Amino acid sequence: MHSTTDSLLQPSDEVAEALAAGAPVVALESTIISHGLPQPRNLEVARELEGVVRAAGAVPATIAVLDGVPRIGLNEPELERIATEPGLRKLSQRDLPLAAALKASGATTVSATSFLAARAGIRVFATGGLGGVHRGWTEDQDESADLDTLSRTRITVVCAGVKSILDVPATLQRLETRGVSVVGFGTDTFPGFYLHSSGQPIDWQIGSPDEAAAIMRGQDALGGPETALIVANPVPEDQQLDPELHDRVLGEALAAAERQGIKGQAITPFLLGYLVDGTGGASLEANLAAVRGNTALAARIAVSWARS
Ligand code: PSU
Ligand code: MN
Repeated sequence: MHSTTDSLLQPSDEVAEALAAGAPVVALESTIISHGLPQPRNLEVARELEGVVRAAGAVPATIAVLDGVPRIGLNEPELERIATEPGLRKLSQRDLPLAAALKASGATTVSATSFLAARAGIRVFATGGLGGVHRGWTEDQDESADLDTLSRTRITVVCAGVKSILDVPATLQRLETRGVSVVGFGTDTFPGFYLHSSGQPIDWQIGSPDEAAAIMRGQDALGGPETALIVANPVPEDQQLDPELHDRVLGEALAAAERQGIKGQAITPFLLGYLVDGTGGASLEANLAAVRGNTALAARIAVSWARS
């Protein structure tokens, strides 16, 4: 029988050394690169985000599955594969054993990235916006696996809320039910991904990375279910998408998805792509501003966490 202590995970040398030394590491996901952003900008962004982590004194670990192996930390040619390889799969946590057995390659969503990062011993993770409950849930029951994974994975995810293409109030309700802690960073409303605010209130607010690290220590000290901490970090107001343009183009995008019968894994990339075209690239800039800010904050939290 196969030993249960064998790990499929393959950290890069740099990430393995940082983890062994207790140095700060920040996990980055790959679905945003392969399925969430247009080429060729996506590769520049992948490199840029790693640079943002390094500039703050932490080690970046971009996570993806290559030829069946979950990789924790990618080198330059591997980042290029994620950004350019045609037909690369989008993997959530449930897809990981299948990809491993069938030697498939794919980008990892928040769900798969959180799972693999926590397994590797990485506590802090930055992304753009979480997946969540889709509009029209009563018909399709489409709820991102991100929420389920975060309800049973001890990781801190820095994000600009959940994607505004979703049903934001319903997603917040689900996070409450599933016991996922949510805190606003310098805000008392939940961010709106492309927008500074979704208008939804949040109960808790912090203003420093040290406070985030203190909450993480509290999670561990209290014990209980291994839930995540969501640090909701809004895109700066002067870099947000114009709210009127957002609402108008999102309405068109949702109608187009409905007309074309787009569902399942394809819906999120479809809507994000529609927004990019329909706003003349303005949504892309807002998305990138959010991801950059989240990555920088995640690195500061990882530094504080490594010190504590
Ligand atoms: N954040 C972004 N762009 C993205 C995503 C997050 O700024 O494309 C990705 C994440 O990987 C997230 C996924 O897990 O979208 C959600 O997909 P779904 O709704 O199919 O679960
Ligand atoms: Mn879905």
